[in-house]
Amino acid sequence: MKLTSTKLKEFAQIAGFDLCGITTPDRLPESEAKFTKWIDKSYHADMDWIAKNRSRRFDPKELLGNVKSVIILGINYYQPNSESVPKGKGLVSRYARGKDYHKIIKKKTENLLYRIDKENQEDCEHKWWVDYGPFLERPYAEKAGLGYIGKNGMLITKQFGSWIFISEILTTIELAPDQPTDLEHGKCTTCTLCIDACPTDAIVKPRLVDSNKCISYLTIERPKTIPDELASKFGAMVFGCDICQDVCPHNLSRQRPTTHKEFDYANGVGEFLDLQEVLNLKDREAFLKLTAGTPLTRPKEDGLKRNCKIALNNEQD
Ligand code: B12
Repeated sequence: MKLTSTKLKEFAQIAGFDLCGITTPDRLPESEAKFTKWIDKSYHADMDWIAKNRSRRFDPKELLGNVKSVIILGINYYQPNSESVPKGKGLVSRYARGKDYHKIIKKKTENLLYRIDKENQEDCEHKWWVDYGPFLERPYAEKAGLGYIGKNGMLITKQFGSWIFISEILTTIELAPDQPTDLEHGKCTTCTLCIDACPTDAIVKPRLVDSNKCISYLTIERPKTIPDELASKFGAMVFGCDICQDVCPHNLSRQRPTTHKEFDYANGVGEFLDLQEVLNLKDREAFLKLTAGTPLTRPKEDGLKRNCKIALNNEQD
């Protein structure tokens, strides 16, 4: 039997994905140009890895020679916030509060690939990634009909707003593609709430984020100290930032709590970190005891302590 798009979507749902779209593995010249300009302007800051092997990022055929289809998958991770941040605590962005999503998506993808291979009895090959692959996830997700890219640069879906993780499977199986979303569920039009709300003015123009100023980059990826004029605008945020999504009117009407229990706070660090507890961690072992299996290992012990020190200073100010 040959896998059909309908069957694939059924399998994706059974495997635990909330959204599934299919597109063809064409190059996307407009996105390539935008990406190249982004790098040329050094908006990637210290993330040198993203500037490397650009041709692979631009052409799915360089990732899988005989690729025929690109499957884009989405998982809703939204969880509501408490009303305020308690004294002495730092705020963790929503995507990072439970178990590391890379691990969660790996499990679900393996489940899905097992079903695909069982159904599709002809020889086929696949490659998949979440986040770390050299792949333009948002532009292909838009082309696969999952949603559209808003002024905050986020892929906004009709079902869950922008609170989704994106992952992809490149496959040699030929599947009927979906059409890009018709945008009937709303565009940004004249709204600029995300641009106006960003405390560090990181959204330099619609759909263009300067990582050098983005609190997400600064608290997660930046290896160095953070200039005071930016740090003083972080408020209580110690890992990532959700402001440009929190203010988005499309999110306000579409967000609903995730049904994936892996994102439960009990499986990770939760909504808040105790600032003093982090600052008192005595070594790497203690740091890993707190963060292992969650995205918070990324900035390492020094980075997380740096962020907590900033939040404490901001609280005192
Ligand atoms: C590098 C990176 C970052 C960097 C840079 C962010 C950025 N805006 O590029 C930093 C560390 C700052 C970051 C932060 C965050 N990230 Co991030 N990040 C990535 C990563 C690894 C690459 C993105 C990339 O290529 N950026 C370069 C820019 C130029 O490309 P792009 O954003 O894809 O933009 C394209 C479109 O805008 C397109 N485009 C199409 N039409 C048009 C029209 C116009 C006029 C323009 C200007 C552009 C444009 O052209 C661009 C180039 O192709 C992706 C995973 C992946 N492999 O794609 C995750 C990813 C984008 N991140 C994600 C998330 C969740 C976040 C955060 C919300 C995390 C947090 N809470 O702190 C923030 C959000 C910040 C923001 N508003 O973008 C999700 C986004 C899911 C979604 N619904 O959109 C992704 C897809 C990871 C995943 N697998 O789920 N991230």
